[in-house]
Amino acid sequence: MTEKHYKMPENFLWGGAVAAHQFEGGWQEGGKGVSIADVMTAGNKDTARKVTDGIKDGEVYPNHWGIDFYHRYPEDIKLFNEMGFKCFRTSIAWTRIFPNGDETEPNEAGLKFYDDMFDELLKYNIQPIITLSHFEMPYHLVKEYGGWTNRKLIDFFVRFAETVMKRYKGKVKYWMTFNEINNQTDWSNPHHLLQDSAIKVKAGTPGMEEMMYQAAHNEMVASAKVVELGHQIDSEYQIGAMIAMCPIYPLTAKPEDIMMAERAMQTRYYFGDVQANGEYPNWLPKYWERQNIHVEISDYDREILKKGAVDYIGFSYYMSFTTKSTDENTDYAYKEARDLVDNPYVQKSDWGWQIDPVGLRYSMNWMQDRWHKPQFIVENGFGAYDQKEADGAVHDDYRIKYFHDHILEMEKAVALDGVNLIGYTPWGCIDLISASTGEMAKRYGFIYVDQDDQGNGSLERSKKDSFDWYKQVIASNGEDL
Ligand code: BGP
Repeated sequence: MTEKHYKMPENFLWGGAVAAHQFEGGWQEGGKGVSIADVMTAGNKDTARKVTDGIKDGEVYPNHWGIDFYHRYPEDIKLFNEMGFKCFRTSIAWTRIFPNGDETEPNEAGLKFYDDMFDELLKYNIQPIITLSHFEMPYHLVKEYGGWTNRKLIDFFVRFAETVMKRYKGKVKYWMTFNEINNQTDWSNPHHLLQDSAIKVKAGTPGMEEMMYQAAHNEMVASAKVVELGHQIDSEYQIGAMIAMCPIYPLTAKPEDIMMAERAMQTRYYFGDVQANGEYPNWLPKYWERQNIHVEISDYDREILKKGAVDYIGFSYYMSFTTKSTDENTDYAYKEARDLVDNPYVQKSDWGWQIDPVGLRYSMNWMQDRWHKPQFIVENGFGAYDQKEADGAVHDDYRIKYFHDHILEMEKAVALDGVNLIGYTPWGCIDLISASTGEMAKRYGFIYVDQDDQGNGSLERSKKDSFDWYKQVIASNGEDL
């Protein structure tokens, strides 16, 4: 039987996605300050990255070089245009605009860089889609203020957002406040906590769970303020949340497993409830009470959250998770590192990420019914080892298969289930530094970049087989998979 394909709605935003700290390089140019990503060492799939207290001799910091987009962006954007991109998602490095984060005046050279880069995109009718904060907080705010546990950060972030939302009015329409804000649920994993909420604590510190909830609350207040302010700056602005969507399945039909999976979903996605519905779900304060967790939430905060509900849900989708109940965990408290188990029905990538295209359709339905907002898939993709042949070709049929299967499920969610989807921007459309491991070898791109994990290589760009494949998908508006 031939596979049935679907066209996406007119004006569907096909494109690609990256984040400033993973690909710009130029870490000390144009007056840029040091971000938390700049003090993260290289790791690999078995060894976690470390955050060092400042830049230390003898350590390797891959985000310092990225793939040198800072100098090469005209060439890269030309290739994006060749693929037919309608949009391009990146972030604005906070440290280019406010190098330490607590200044009152922005850095003009940083503002100018994004002006020029956005103009280059707009020259080809590629619209910039902007994440305000993508794991790249000024390190000064971590060291001196303790990151998002400190409410002062709200004002610093709002000032940064106001500055760029005023400056790029007319050039940018779609914004997102915090990348994968809900990954902090993985608070027992020090890597995530440090990168996302930039809390200066070590793994195992007592009270970490409480700190996570407080930091997340402060971030969500900041996000809501920015949504409100953004709409005042330009009523056309669409300002979204950005959720890391990994649906969590129960391992079996055992009722306790179902309850555990439900609580895991509630825990991982309450961020979306707050950002889309403007209020906390009922179960959470009850859980806090039982766990003796205290979170400062004022009436003023509740008002702000209500007023600053997001316009759309941006999300990443790479994989699904699976969980099960245990006799000890009678409160169904969900601790990500402890409670995830393998799903016997799906395969994994070389980095252990479970490959599950149907989970994408499932997630889109789940979010549509729960949050009733337009959706935007702002990350999806397959990190893999690529082999460059003697003739320069990269035959990445495994990547094409991953995209084929995921795009097909995405199209079913739109065409068959009525999900309201704005666009699709695959992650790492050009090879870049991995966020979780700092490796270059974990590649996602349609465009190959000649560079190794130590930063050696010509940085030359070349097309993989997936480049032409994705180009044809865009040209056919999703029908030719
Ligand atoms: C998401 C992040 C991205 C990106 C991607 C792939 O969590 O938003 O920044 O890196 O995942 O992850 P990795 O680079 O670890 O393979």
